[in-house]
Amino acid sequence: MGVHRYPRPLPSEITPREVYINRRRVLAGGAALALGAALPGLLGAAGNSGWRTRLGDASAGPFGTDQELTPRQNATTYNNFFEFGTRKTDPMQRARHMRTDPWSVSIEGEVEKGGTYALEDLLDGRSFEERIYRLRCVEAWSMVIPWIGFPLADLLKRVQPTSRAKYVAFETLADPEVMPGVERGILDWPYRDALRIDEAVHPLTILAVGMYDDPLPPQNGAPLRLVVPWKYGFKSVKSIVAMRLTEERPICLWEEHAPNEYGWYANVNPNVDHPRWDQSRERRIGELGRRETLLYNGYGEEVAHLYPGDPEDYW
Ligand SMILES: Nc1nc2c(c(=O)[nH]1)N[C@H]1C(S)=C(S)[C@@H](COP(=O)(O)O)O[C@H]1N2
Ligand SMILES: [Mo]
Repeated sequence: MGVHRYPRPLPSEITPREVYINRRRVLAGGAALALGAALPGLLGAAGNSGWRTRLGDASAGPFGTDQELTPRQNATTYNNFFEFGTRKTDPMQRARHMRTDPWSVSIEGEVEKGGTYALEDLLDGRSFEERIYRLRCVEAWSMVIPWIGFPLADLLKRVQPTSRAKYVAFETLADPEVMPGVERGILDWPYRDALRIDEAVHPLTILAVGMYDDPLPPQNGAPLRLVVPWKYGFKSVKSIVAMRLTEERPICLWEEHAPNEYGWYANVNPNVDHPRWDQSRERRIGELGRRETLLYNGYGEEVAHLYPGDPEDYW
């Protein structure tokens, strides 16, 4: 991933977690919940952005972490979104020019119900969950982010993969007009990555539409991005415009770019070093010092069964 800099953490927000957690408690309280339950239908009918108004009603997902949340300020200003440039602050400064509404996603290949779906169509009537996940970048930094989204499995159920579908590939928007990194051709766009279908339907794998109670900011992959928490962050494709179900294993952008550095599976593994740096530790953004990196980013209980044999073979 080209340039590797390790700038000092940005100053943390003042008491972000306390404020945030209290807000959730209020939302989870009886009265708020009853009100929330009554509202989605009404608001959903109000217009194209109906789903946005329901993000605050997300129920707590089953796979939270009790670790300190990364301050929103850090998670939205320190980003990898190479379409917009290679500096961590490029996405924050430039992604606002990406038009994310209207948005559609083309679903192709080995599916019964393929086609081009408007985002609202994919999100209408869906209930959202909050998932507090660790995000471990292959560059050895990490965050803890409260995503709002829904299982990818739910979407796949709707489009009905055929029996030949063994992989799901994802593709990002590539618009040279608003994306300087695309314009300069710093990678072979569009950004592409893929999962095995059993990874794709794993309950931990979500499509996110929000974070910290709000719609995704453009720099974090608005309006729809993948989140696969046991894999290196580069598998979590942002601003998805296409999904393709395939029988053959798709080639991903990073393995194509540097096959000896970025594997196809890219499962987080402290025992498999990147050829140019150590992967056994990570810097949690907003913290001093380093933490131990955990096998499967700490989600081994949920996902180890997907990878029989030696975990080191799935890099
Ligand atoms: N389209 C696209 N998706 C992407 C990337 C990218 O450059 N382009 N970067 C990936 C990498 S390397 C990481 S670590 C995460 C970062 O997500 P975040 O900025 O929301 O923390 O997004 C991933 N998804
Ligand atoms: Mo990353």
